[in-house]
Amino acid sequence: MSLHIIRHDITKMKIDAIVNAANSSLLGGGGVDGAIHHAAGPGLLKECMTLGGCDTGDAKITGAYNLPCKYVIHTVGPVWHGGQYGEKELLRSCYIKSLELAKANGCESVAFPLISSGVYGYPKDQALRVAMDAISDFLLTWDMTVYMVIFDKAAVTISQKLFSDIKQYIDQAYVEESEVKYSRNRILAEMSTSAPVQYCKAIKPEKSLEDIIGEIDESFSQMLLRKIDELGMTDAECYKKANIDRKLFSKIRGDVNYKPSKPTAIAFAVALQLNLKETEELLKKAGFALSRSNKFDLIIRYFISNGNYNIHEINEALFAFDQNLLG
Ligand code: AR6
Repeated sequence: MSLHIIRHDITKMKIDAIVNAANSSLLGGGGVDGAIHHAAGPGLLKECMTLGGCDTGDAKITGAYNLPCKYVIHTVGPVWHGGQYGEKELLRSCYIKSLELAKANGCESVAFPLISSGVYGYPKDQALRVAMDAISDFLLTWDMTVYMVIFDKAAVTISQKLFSDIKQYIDQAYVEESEVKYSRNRILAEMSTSAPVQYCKAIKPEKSLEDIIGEIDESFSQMLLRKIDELGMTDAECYKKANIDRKLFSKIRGDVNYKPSKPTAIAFAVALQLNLKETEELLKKAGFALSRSNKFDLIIRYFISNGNYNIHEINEALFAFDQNLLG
Protein backbone atom coordinates (compact mmCIF):
# COMPACT_ATOMS: atom_id res chain seq x y z
CA MET A 1 0.00 0.00 0.00
CA SER A 2 1.44 3.31 -0.99
CA LEU A 3 0.95 6.35 -3.15
CA HIS A 4 3.61 7.40 -5.62
CA ILE A 5 3.93 10.36 -7.95
CA ILE A 6 5.78 9.36 -11.10
CA ARG A 7 6.48 10.82 -14.52
CA HIS A 8 5.36 8.38 -17.18
CA ASP A 9 3.10 7.68 -20.12
CA ILE A 10 0.11 5.92 -18.54
CA THR A 11 -0.53 3.81 -21.64
CA LYS A 12 2.80 2.04 -21.07
CA MET A 13 2.16 0.94 -17.50
CA LYS A 14 2.09 -2.79 -16.75
CA ILE A 15 -0.23 -2.77 -13.77
CA ASP A 16 -3.72 -3.96 -12.88
CA ALA A 17 -5.68 -0.89 -13.97
CA ILE A 18 -5.13 2.49 -15.52
CA VAL A 19 -7.70 5.25 -15.25
CA ASN A 20 -8.88 7.20 -18.26
CA ALA A 21 -9.93 10.88 -18.07
CA ALA A 22 -12.92 10.38 -20.36
CA ASN A 23 -15.99 12.43 -21.31
CA SER A 24 -19.57 11.42 -20.53
CA SER A 25 -20.10 9.73 -23.90
CA LEU A 26 -17.18 7.33 -23.20
CA LEU A 27 -16.64 7.30 -26.94
CA GLY A 28 -13.11 8.66 -26.96
CA GLY A 29 -11.62 12.11 -27.36
CA GLY A 30 -8.27 13.89 -27.15
CA GLY A 31 -5.64 14.06 -24.40
CA VAL A 32 -5.04 10.94 -22.36
CA ASP A 33 -8.38 9.51 -23.57
CA GLY A 34 -7.15 9.65 -27.17
CA ALA A 35 -3.80 8.11 -26.21
CA ILE A 36 -5.49 5.24 -24.33
CA HIS A 37 -7.92 4.41 -27.16
CA HIS A 38 -5.12 4.63 -29.70
CA ALA A 39 -2.91 2.21 -27.73
CA ALA A 40 -5.78 -0.15 -26.80
CA GLY A 41 -7.09 -0.54 -30.35
CA PRO A 42 -10.70 -0.61 -31.64
CA GLY A 43 -11.87 -3.30 -29.18
CA LEU A 44 -11.93 -0.71 -26.40
CA LEU A 45 -14.26 1.65 -28.27
CA LYS A 46 -16.55 -1.28 -29.10
CA GLU A 47 -16.90 -2.19 -25.43
CA CYS A 48 -17.31 1.48 -24.42
CA MET A 49 -20.24 1.75 -26.86
CA THR A 50 -22.14 -0.82 -24.77
CA LEU A 51 -21.82 1.14 -21.51
CA GLY A 52 -24.40 3.87 -22.11
CA GLY A 53 -22.07 6.73 -21.14
CA CYS A 54 -21.04 7.81 -17.68
CA ASP A 55 -22.00 10.69 -15.35
CA THR A 56 -19.50 13.30 -14.21
CA GLY A 57 -17.86 12.09 -11.00
CA ASP A 58 -18.70 8.45 -11.76
CA ALA A 59 -16.58 5.61 -13.19
CA LYS A 60 -16.98 2.48 -15.36
CA ILE A 61 -14.59 -0.39 -16.05
CA THR A 62 -13.64 -2.22 -19.27
CA GLY A 63 -10.99 -4.61 -20.53
CA ALA A 64 -7.66 -3.22 -21.69
CA TYR A 65 -7.26 -4.89 -25.13
CA ASN A 66 -3.81 -4.10 -26.52
CA LEU A 67 -2.70 -2.15 -23.46
CA PRO A 68 -0.22 -3.81 -21.06
CA CYS A 69 -2.57 -3.38 -18.06
CA LYS A 70 -5.55 -5.62 -17.21
CA TYR A 71 -8.37 -3.05 -17.00
CA VAL A 72 -9.20 0.49 -17.98
CA ILE A 73 -11.36 2.47 -15.57
CA HIS A 74 -13.08 5.35 -17.31
CA THR A 75 -14.03 8.31 -15.18
CA VAL A 76 -15.49 11.67 -16.15
CA GLY A 77 -13.95 14.66 -14.45
CA PRO A 78 -15.73 18.00 -14.03
CA VAL A 79 -15.12 20.90 -16.40
CA TRP A 80 -13.60 23.78 -14.43
CA HIS A 81 -15.98 26.75 -14.19
CA GLY A 82 -14.12 28.71 -11.54
CA GLY A 83 -14.51 26.39 -8.55
CA GLN A 84 -17.97 27.39 -7.33
CA TYR A 85 -19.87 24.66 -9.10
CA GLY A 86 -19.01 21.61 -7.03
CA GLU A 87 -15.92 20.86 -9.13
CA LYS A 88 -13.88 19.75 -6.14
CA GLU A 89 -16.48 17.25 -4.87
CA LEU A 90 -16.98 15.86 -8.37
CA LEU A 91 -13.26 15.48 -8.93
CA ARG A 92 -12.81 13.77 -5.57
CA SER A 93 -15.66 11.46 -6.46
CA CYS A 94 -13.84 10.45 -9.69
CA TYR A 95 -10.90 9.17 -7.66
CA ILE A 96 -12.97 7.45 -4.98
CA LYS A 97 -15.37 5.78 -7.45
CA SER A 98 -12.46 4.61 -9.61
CA LEU A 99 -10.65 3.17 -6.59
CA GLU A 100 -13.81 1.41 -5.42
CA LEU A 101 -14.22 -0.14 -8.87
CA ALA A 102 -10.58 -1.23 -8.82
CA LYS A 103 -11.10 -2.78 -5.40
CA ALA A 104 -14.27 -4.58 -6.50
CA ASN A 105 -12.33 -6.04 -9.42
CA GLY A 106 -9.43 -7.29 -7.31
CA CYS A 107 -6.89 -4.74 -8.53
CA GLU A 108 -3.81 -4.28 -6.40
CA SER A 109 -2.22 -1.51 -8.45
CA VAL A 110 -3.86 1.45 -10.18
CA ALA A 111 -2.50 4.44 -12.09
CA PHE A 112 -4.29 7.78 -12.49
CA PRO A 113 -3.61 10.68 -14.83
CA LEU A 114 -4.26 14.13 -13.43
CA ILE A 115 -7.98 14.07 -14.21
CA SER A 116 -9.64 17.28 -15.46
CA SER A 117 -6.33 19.12 -15.57
CA GLY A 118 -6.02 19.20 -19.36
CA VAL A 119 -8.88 20.01 -21.74
CA TYR A 120 -11.26 20.45 -18.77
CA GLY A 121 -9.14 23.27 -17.38
CA TYR A 122 -8.95 22.39 -13.66
CA PRO A 123 -5.94 24.31 -12.20
CA LYS A 124 -3.19 21.70 -11.98
CA ASP A 125 -1.99 22.45 -8.45
CA GLN A 126 -5.55 22.21 -7.10
CA ALA A 127 -6.30 19.10 -9.17
CA LEU A 128 -3.22 17.41 -7.73
CA ARG A 129 -4.21 18.35 -4.16
CA VAL A 130 -7.71 16.89 -4.61
CA ALA A 131 -6.24 13.73 -6.16
CA MET A 132 -3.66 13.17 -3.44
CA ASP A 133 -6.14 13.82 -0.61
CA ALA A 134 -8.78 11.50 -2.08
CA ILE A 135 -6.32 8.68 -2.78
CA SER A 136 -4.62 8.90 0.61
CA ASP A 137 -8.01 8.87 2.38
CA PHE A 138 -8.97 5.73 0.45
CA LEU A 139 -5.64 4.08 1.30
CA LEU A 140 -6.30 4.51 5.00
CA THR A 141 -8.90 1.78 4.75
CA TRP A 142 -7.72 -0.37 1.84
CA ASP A 143 -4.34 -1.70 0.73
CA MET A 144 -3.39 -0.85 -2.84
CA THR A 145 -0.47 0.61 -4.75
CA VAL A 146 -1.54 3.80 -6.47
CA TYR A 147 0.42 5.89 -8.95
CA MET A 148 -0.32 9.49 -9.82
CA VAL A 149 1.10 9.69 -13.30
CA ILE A 150 2.36 13.05 -14.38
CA PHE A 151 2.83 13.19 -18.12
CA ASP A 152 4.70 16.40 -18.58
CA LYS A 153 6.87 18.18 -16.06
CA ALA A 154 4.84 21.36 -16.44
CA ALA A 155 1.82 19.47 -15.12
CA VAL A 156 3.26 19.36 -11.63
CA THR A 157 2.85 22.65 -10.07
CA ILE A 158 2.58 22.91 -6.37
CA SER A 159 0.96 26.20 -5.46
CA GLN A 160 2.95 29.18 -6.64
CA LYS A 161 3.22 30.49 -3.10
CA LEU A 162 4.58 27.21 -1.69
CA PHE A 163 7.00 26.92 -4.59
CA SER A 164 8.41 30.41 -4.08
CA ASP A 165 8.54 29.98 -0.26
CA ILE A 166 10.60 26.80 -0.64
CA LYS A 167 12.77 28.36 -3.32
CA GLN A 168 13.47 31.33 -1.09
CA TYR A 169 14.27 28.99 1.83
CA ILE A 170 16.72 27.04 -0.34
CA ASP A 171 18.37 30.19 -1.72
CA GLN A 172 18.72 31.66 1.77
CA ALA A 173 20.34 28.46 3.08
CA TYR A 174 22.80 28.44 0.17
CA VAL A 175 23.75 32.05 0.99
CA GLU A 176 24.26 31.15 4.68
CA GLU A 177 26.30 28.08 3.71
CA SER A 178 28.63 30.12 1.50
CA GLU A 179 29.06 32.71 4.29
CA VAL A 180 30.04 29.91 6.68
CA LYS A 181 32.53 28.55 4.12
CA TYR A 182 33.94 32.02 3.61
CA SER A 183 34.57 32.62 7.31
CA ARG A 184 35.92 29.07 7.74
CA ASN A 185 38.42 29.73 4.95
CA ARG A 186 39.43 33.01 6.58
CA ILE A 187 40.05 31.31 9.92
CA LEU A 188 42.11 28.61 8.18
CA ALA A 189 44.11 31.29 6.35
CA GLU A 190 44.77 33.12 9.61
CA MET A 191 45.75 29.90 11.35
CA SER A 192 48.30 29.07 8.68
CA THR A 193 50.16 32.31 9.43
CA SER A 194 50.06 31.89 13.24
CA ALA A 195 52.22 29.80 15.63
CA PRO A 196 52.91 26.17 14.74
CA VAL A 197 50.57 23.59 16.17
CA GLN A 198 51.72 21.83 19.35
CA TYR A 199 51.46 18.07 19.10
CA CYS A 200 50.35 16.25 22.24
CA LYS A 201 51.12 12.69 23.28
CA ALA A 202 48.66 9.99 22.19
CA ILE A 203 46.10 9.44 24.97
CA LYS A 204 45.60 5.85 26.02
CA PRO A 205 41.90 4.85 25.74
CA GLU A 206 40.37 4.02 29.11
CA LYS A 207 37.88 1.47 27.73
CA SER A 208 38.46 -1.58 25.63
CA LEU A 209 36.91 -1.81 22.17
CA GLU A 210 34.69 -4.59 23.49
CA ASP A 211 33.35 -2.31 26.27
CA ILE A 212 32.70 0.47 23.79
CA ILE A 213 30.79 -1.84 21.44
CA GLY A 214 28.87 -3.21 24.44
CA GLU A 215 27.56 0.30 25.11
CA ILE A 216 26.16 0.64 21.59
CA ASP A 217 23.25 3.07 21.32
CA GLU A 218 19.63 2.31 20.53
CA SER A 219 19.35 1.31 16.84
CA PHE A 220 17.14 2.94 14.19
CA SER A 221 14.48 0.28 14.48
CA GLN A 222 14.52 0.39 18.29
CA MET A 223 14.11 4.16 18.33
CA LEU A 224 11.34 3.96 15.73
CA LEU A 225 9.39 1.35 17.70
CA ARG A 226 9.93 3.21 20.97
CA LYS A 227 8.59 6.44 19.45
CA ILE A 228 5.55 4.65 18.04
CA ASP A 229 4.77 3.32 21.54
CA GLU A 230 5.40 6.64 23.24
CA LEU A 231 3.01 8.38 20.85
CA GLY A 232 0.37 5.70 21.38
CA MET A 233 0.25 5.03 17.63
CA THR A 234 -0.45 1.67 16.05
CA ASP A 235 2.12 0.25 13.63
CA ALA A 236 -0.37 0.58 10.78
CA GLU A 237 -1.05 4.25 11.53
CA CYS A 238 2.66 4.89 11.44
CA TYR A 239 3.56 3.10 8.22
CA LYS A 240 0.52 4.49 6.42
CA LYS A 241 1.40 8.03 7.46
CA ALA A 242 4.95 7.31 6.31
CA ASN A 243 3.67 6.06 2.93
CA ILE A 244 5.61 2.86 3.60
CA ASP A 245 4.67 -0.61 2.51
CA ARG A 246 3.47 -2.99 5.24
CA LYS A 247 6.06 -5.58 4.14
CA LEU A 248 8.92 -3.14 4.50
CA PHE A 249 7.66 -2.12 7.92
CA SER A 250 7.58 -5.78 9.08
CA LYS A 251 11.18 -6.15 7.89
CA ILE A 252 12.22 -3.13 9.95
CA ARG A 253 10.27 -4.37 12.96
CA GLY A 254 11.90 -7.79 12.77
CA ASP A 255 15.49 -6.66 12.32
CA VAL A 256 17.00 -4.64 15.11
CA ASN A 257 19.91 -3.66 12.87
CA TYR A 258 17.83 -2.75 9.82
CA LYS A 259 19.44 0.05 7.83
CA PRO A 260 16.79 2.06 5.97
CA SER A 261 17.41 4.33 3.01
CA LYS A 262 17.46 8.02 3.83
CA PRO A 263 14.02 8.74 2.29
CA THR A 264 12.55 5.87 4.33
CA ALA A 265 14.11 7.13 7.56
CA ILE A 266 12.77 10.64 6.88
CA ALA A 267 9.34 9.26 6.00
CA PHE A 268 9.15 7.78 9.50
CA ALA A 269 10.32 11.03 11.09
CA VAL A 270 7.47 12.75 9.24
CA ALA A 271 4.93 10.09 10.27
CA LEU A 272 5.99 10.48 13.89
CA GLN A 273 5.88 14.28 13.54
CA LEU A 274 9.37 14.60 15.01
CA ASN A 275 10.84 18.07 15.33
CA LEU A 276 14.10 18.90 13.58
CA LYS A 277 16.29 17.82 16.49
CA GLU A 278 14.53 14.48 16.89
CA THR A 279 14.56 13.97 13.12
CA GLU A 280 18.33 14.47 13.10
CA GLU A 281 18.59 12.00 15.98
CA LEU A 282 16.56 9.33 14.17
CA LEU A 283 18.53 9.88 10.94
CA LYS A 284 21.82 9.60 12.78
CA LYS A 285 20.79 6.13 13.94
CA ALA A 286 20.72 5.10 10.30
CA GLY A 287 23.96 6.94 9.49
CA PHE A 288 22.38 9.99 7.82
CA ALA A 289 22.15 13.71 8.44
CA LEU A 290 20.17 16.69 7.16
CA SER A 291 22.63 19.06 5.56
CA ARG A 292 22.08 22.66 4.54
CA SER A 293 23.74 22.18 1.22
CA ASN A 294 21.37 20.08 -0.82
CA LYS A 295 17.86 20.74 -2.05
CA PHE A 296 16.35 17.49 -0.80
CA ASP A 297 17.51 18.11 2.78
CA LEU A 298 16.43 21.74 2.69
CA ILE A 299 12.94 20.90 1.48
CA ILE A 300 12.60 18.42 4.36
CA ARG A 301 13.88 21.05 6.79
CA TYR A 302 11.41 23.55 5.37
CA PHE A 303 8.39 21.31 5.98
CA ILE A 304 9.47 20.07 9.40
CA SER A 305 10.30 23.51 10.69
CA ASN A 306 6.91 24.72 9.46
CA GLY A 307 5.19 21.84 11.28
CA ASN A 308 3.78 20.48 8.00
CA TYR A 309 3.88 16.68 8.24
CA ASN A 310 1.67 15.82 5.28
CA ILE A 311 3.88 13.35 3.45
CA HIS A 312 2.01 13.75 0.18
CA GLU A 313 2.42 17.51 0.19
CA ILE A 314 6.11 17.02 0.92
CA ASN A 315 6.36 14.56 -1.96
CA GLU A 316 4.60 16.98 -4.31
CA ALA A 317 7.16 19.63 -3.41
CA LEU A 318 10.07 17.19 -3.79
CA PHE A 319 8.68 16.16 -7.16
CA ALA A 320 8.34 19.78 -8.26
CA PHE A 321 12.00 20.33 -7.37
CA ASP A 322 13.09 17.10 -9.13
CA GLN A 323 14.14 15.30 -5.95
CA ASN A 324 13.69 11.72 -4.72
CA LEU A 325 10.38 11.16 -2.96
CA LEU A 326 9.77 9.89 0.57
CA GLY A 327 8.40 6.50 1.48
N1 AR6 B 1 -0.18 9.58 -19.75
C1 AR6 B 1 -0.44 10.26 -18.61
N2 AR6 B 1 -1.01 11.48 -18.59
C2 AR6 B 1 -1.36 12.04 -19.78
C3 AR6 B 1 -1.15 11.39 -21.02
C4 AR6 B 1 -0.53 10.11 -20.98
N3 AR6 B 1 -0.29 9.42 -22.10
N4 AR6 B 1 -1.61 12.21 -21.99
C5 AR6 B 1 -2.08 13.32 -21.39
N5 AR6 B 1 -1.92 13.23 -20.06
P1 AR6 B 1 -6.88 15.49 -20.49
P2 AR6 B 1 -9.30 16.19 -18.92
C6 AR6 B 1 -2.29 14.19 -19.00
O1 AR6 B 1 -7.08 16.68 -21.34
O2 AR6 B 1 -8.74 17.51 -18.58
C7 AR6 B 1 -10.59 14.37 -23.64
O3 AR6 B 1 -10.87 14.83 -24.90
C8 AR6 B 1 -2.36 15.63 -19.39
O4 AR6 B 1 -1.06 16.21 -19.36
O5 AR6 B 1 -6.53 14.23 -21.15
O6 AR6 B 1 -9.92 15.37 -17.85
C9 AR6 B 1 -11.72 13.57 -23.04
O7 AR6 B 1 -12.43 12.82 -23.99
C10 AR6 B 1 -3.26 16.20 -18.30
O8 AR6 B 1 -2.46 16.62 -17.18
O9 AR6 B 1 -8.20 15.19 -19.61
C11 AR6 B 1 -12.57 14.64 -22.42
O10 AR6 B 1 -13.41 15.24 -23.38
C12 AR6 B 1 -4.12 15.03 -17.87
O11 AR6 B 1 -3.59 13.89 -18.55
C13 AR6 B 1 -11.58 15.64 -21.94
O12 AR6 B 1 -10.43 15.49 -22.77
C14 AR6 B 1 -5.60 15.16 -18.19
O13 AR6 B 1 -5.77 15.86 -19.42
C15 AR6 B 1 -11.15 15.38 -20.51
O14 AR6 B 1 -10.31 16.42 -20.08
